[in-house]
Amino acid sequence: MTTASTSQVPAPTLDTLRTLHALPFPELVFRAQEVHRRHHDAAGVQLCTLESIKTGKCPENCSYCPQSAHHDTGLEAVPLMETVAILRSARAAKAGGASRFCMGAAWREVRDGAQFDSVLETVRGVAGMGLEVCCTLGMLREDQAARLKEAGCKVYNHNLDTSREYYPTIIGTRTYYDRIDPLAAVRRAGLQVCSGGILGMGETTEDRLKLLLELASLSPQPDSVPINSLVPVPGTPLENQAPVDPFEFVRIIAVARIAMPRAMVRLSAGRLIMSAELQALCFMAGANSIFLGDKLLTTPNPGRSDDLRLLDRLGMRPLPAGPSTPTADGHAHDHAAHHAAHHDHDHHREYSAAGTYAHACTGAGHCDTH
Ligand code: SAM
Ligand code: DTB
Ligand code: SF4
Repeated sequence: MTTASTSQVPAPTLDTLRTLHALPFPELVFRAQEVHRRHHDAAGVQLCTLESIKTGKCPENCSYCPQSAHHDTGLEAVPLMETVAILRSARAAKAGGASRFCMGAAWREVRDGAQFDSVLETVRGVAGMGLEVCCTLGMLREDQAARLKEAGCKVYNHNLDTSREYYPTIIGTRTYYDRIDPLAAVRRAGLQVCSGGILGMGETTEDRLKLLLELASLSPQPDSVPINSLVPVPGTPLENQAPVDPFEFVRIIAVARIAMPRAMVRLSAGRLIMSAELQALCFMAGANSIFLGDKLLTTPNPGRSDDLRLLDRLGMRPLPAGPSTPTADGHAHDHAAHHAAHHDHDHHREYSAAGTYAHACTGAGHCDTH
C-alpha cells in the first residue's frame, strides 16, 4: 500500500498550545497569519459542497447529531440516494463553483454489500466530473478505504470531535479508538485524511487544545481539519448549549493553523449565525476552506450567493480543485507548497510562542531569506 502523505510535521506539546492560546489576540492572529502565508495562498478559499446521501436513523448516540435515532429531532429519514440523483447534485455543485464534493452517510460503519457498491459507483461518477471526492460514511476498514480510493475518492472525513477525556460525555456508543483506528486505515489505503471537531458542546478550552493536540500528533497530520461550531438542534441533548465566545473560536482556529501548518482548516458548521466580520477574522486566523451551499447535511448554511459576495468583499477567491490545492501530503506543486518545502526546517519557529522573530516572508513572492 502507498500512503498519501510523506511529509511529517513535528507535533507540538500541550504546553505550547496553551501558551499560544494565551497570547494577546492580535499577537496570536499575527503568528497564525505568518504560518498561513508561508504555506498557503492567503487569498484563496477552498469551496466544498456537502450532500447527505443517507439521512437519519443512525444507531449511534452522538449528542450533537440530529441524525441519531436516539434523539427525536423530527428529521425525515431518507434511505441511501440513487447514484443518478447524487450525480445531479454534484453537477449542480460544480456549476456553482465547488471544487470538492463531500458525501455523508448516517452510518455507524461501512458495510460490504449492495449499498457500498452503489456508493462506489457514485464516487466513480463524481470523480469523473473533475470534482475532488470526499466521503464520510463512519468507521471503515483499510480494504474498504482502498476500494473507495480505487473508485476515485480522494479524501475521507472522520472527526475526532473533541478531546479523549470529554468524548464519553458526548458519545456512548463507541470509543475514541473507534475514531482513531479508521484514520490509520484511511491513511494506509492512500486516501487523504480529513479530521476535526466541534466547538461549543460544553467542553473546556483545555479540551479544545487537547483535540488539536490529538490531531496535530497524527503522523502524518490530517490534510484537512474541519472546525465545526455546534449547531444546537432542538431535540438533541445539546439543544440548549450556548454559543462559543467568538474570540475563543478565532483563537482555536489560529492555534489549529499554527499546529497544523499545511492542513486546510475548514470553517465548517455554524457559519449561519456568524457575522461577516467574525468569518473574516477566522480567515485571518488561517481558515481557508468553507462549505458552499444553503444546506450542510441536514441543517442550513449561508446561501451560495451570500458566501460568494462575502469572498468578493474580502478580495478572496475560490481555490481550484486538484494538485494545486496545497495539502499536507507535500505533493502539491504550486507556489505555496514550494514555499512550504523551503520552510519545513523552520517549523520549530512556529511554536516559538515566547518571542517574535524577524522573518518577513509573505508567501507572495520569492523568499530571499534562504
Ligand atoms: N456518520 C459519520 C460519522 O459520524 O463519522 C459521518 C457523518 S457525521 C454527521 C459528520 C460530522 O458532522 C460529525 O463528526 C460532526 O463533527 C459533524 N456534526 C454533526 N452534527 C453536528 C452539529 N449539530 N453541529 C456541528 N457539527 C455536527
Ligand atoms: C464536518 O466536519 N462537518 C460537516 C462534514 N464534516 C461532514 C458536517 C456538518 C454537519 C452539521 C449538522 C447537519 O447539517 O446535520
Ligand atoms: Fe451517526 Fe455520524 Fe450523526 Fe454520530 S455523527 S449520530 S455516527 S450520523
